[in-house]
Amino acid sequence: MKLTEQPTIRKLSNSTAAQLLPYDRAGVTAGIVHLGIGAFCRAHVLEYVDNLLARDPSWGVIGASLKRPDTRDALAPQDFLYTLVVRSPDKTIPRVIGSLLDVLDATTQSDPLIEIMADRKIRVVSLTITEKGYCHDPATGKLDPEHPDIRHDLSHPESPITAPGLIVRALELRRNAGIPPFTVLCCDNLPSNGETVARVVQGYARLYNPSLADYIAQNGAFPSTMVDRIVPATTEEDRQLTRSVTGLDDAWPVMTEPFTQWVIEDHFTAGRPRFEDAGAEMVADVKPFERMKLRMLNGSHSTLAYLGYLSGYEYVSDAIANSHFHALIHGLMTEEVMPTLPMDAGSLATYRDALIERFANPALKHRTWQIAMDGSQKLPQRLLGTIRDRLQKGLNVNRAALGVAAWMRYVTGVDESGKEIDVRDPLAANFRLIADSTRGNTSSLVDGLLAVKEIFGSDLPQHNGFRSALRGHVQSLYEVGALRTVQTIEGPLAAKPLPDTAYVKK
Ligand code: CS2
Repeated sequence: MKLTEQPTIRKLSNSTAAQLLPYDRAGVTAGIVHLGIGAFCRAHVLEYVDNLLARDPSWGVIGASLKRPDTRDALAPQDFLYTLVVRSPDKTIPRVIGSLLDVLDATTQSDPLIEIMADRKIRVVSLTITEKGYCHDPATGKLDPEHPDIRHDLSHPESPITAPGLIVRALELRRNAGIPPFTVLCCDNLPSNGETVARVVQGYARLYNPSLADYIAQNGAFPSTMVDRIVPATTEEDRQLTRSVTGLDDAWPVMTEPFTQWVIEDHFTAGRPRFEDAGAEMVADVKPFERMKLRMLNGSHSTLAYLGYLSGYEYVSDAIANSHFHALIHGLMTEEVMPTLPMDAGSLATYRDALIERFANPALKHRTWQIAMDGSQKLPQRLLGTIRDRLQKGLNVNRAALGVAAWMRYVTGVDESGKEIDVRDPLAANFRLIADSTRGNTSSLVDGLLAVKEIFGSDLPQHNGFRSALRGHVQSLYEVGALRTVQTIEGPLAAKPLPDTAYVKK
């Protein structure tokens, strides 16, 4: 090779990488359909399955994207192989994952997708469709029958576009063919996620065909799970890094951290992979784990996301490196969240310290903006559960309320320097209207947002203590900014809420 010639980088594919897998990919058949084939499941569920295929090749995965075909388009030319890159401060470990056999785009391929889901070989349908994919009311956890996509599916039940619509249609076909239902395995960060998906699926089935709803209620299985792994969105730099460490060109590698956890309720209708052999914990009741994770990890994450973004921190690791943010998050978990959880203080403290270390991983470029998305769907289980439990006992909610206040400040859509914030949330337009109508008055802003029932229910707006904590914090966020508010949270601000005054949009 001449010095000026670049070595040719080969594309990741069966011919360049299948030999790296510990099983013969040609012998793998599909046993799972996974709805929502985003980065999270590729760093989590699909890795667990990949670890099992050498012993049982009947559990390959067919993925489906419900919104955009981008994952299919990126992965199809590379035989649906992709690289999972585990990053810690001192190590970058790439691994090729082969458990994904195909990806369908549900927006244009709902017929073949439903046909596959109705096939006897498919015994599990797992989901990572994000909170908003359940088309539910986040405050009550019930299906929203007025959701435009649900209305679409109810009027076109044979070509649905939502997860509940697809699941119900496939279960109907299975029932008609005498095939037992698959197990629906929810892997999203929702409270009692199995119960939530069961409620939503049955709610949809009841509107569509009540006898089918009864059949699903009697025969279906919806185990709850707790899933945990931090997975930032992939960037162009990540693609280059992957290329440089593997020598192969991967259109969509996935970056993640070394930590991974999966706790699963052991209730399956038609058999299951031996997930425990891949490190999952099979339990009778996942609720305590799930609550701990949602309140400790995700509650802290959302708090860091809104306050961090407003303070100008692009990444979680930058925010937590600030000692005041560190103290706030440590205090939030120790003083406010941990007393609401049933585990002993010692194990919770160990869990907390491990979380803070994970947040601090500088190799993970986890954007505060990414976590800030869809707050309307996330706040109830992440912060409001803690807040409700504490208010009922007459305890203070100072730091958790600051997380909610920072969300209120964030969804106005204008940052501290007057720049537009790209607020991504199904209710973003409502928030903007509320913010605009309050004309700079912080108390009206708090009142307007607190009245959004889908988030705060009807109980929290009635709590004057909570309202005034929010007002004090929102006012401080406007008057002195997020960075200084975080600095003073342990000091005089906490004891003495500021009086109501108007804020001025900069
Ligand atoms: C994050 C989660 O984006 C977010 O909202 O809080 O995706 C978080 O990284 C995972 O739940 C970690 O398990």
